[in-house]
Amino acid sequence: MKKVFVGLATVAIAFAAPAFAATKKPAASSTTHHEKVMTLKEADKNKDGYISKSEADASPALSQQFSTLDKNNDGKLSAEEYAKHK
Ligand SMILES: [Ca+2]
Repeated sequence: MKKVFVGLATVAIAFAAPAFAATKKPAASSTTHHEKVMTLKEADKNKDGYISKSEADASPALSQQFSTLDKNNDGKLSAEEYAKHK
């Protein structure tokens, strides 16, 4: 009887452990930026992968640098252009 219980407990742990690890995983890189700098994910409100001028306006610092960061002058910042934002 005891052997059965231990077996069941082992199975329960084996199933529970990966699920626990997955939910506990911290959000990557969100704390590596300076306080005032949003990540591209945060700034990209409509999730199109680019930061438009109106999205940039949510951050005064970013809004100010928008035209400087927009190297190809397409009116939006790519991840590569946004990476230059400090
Ligand atoms: Ca966008």
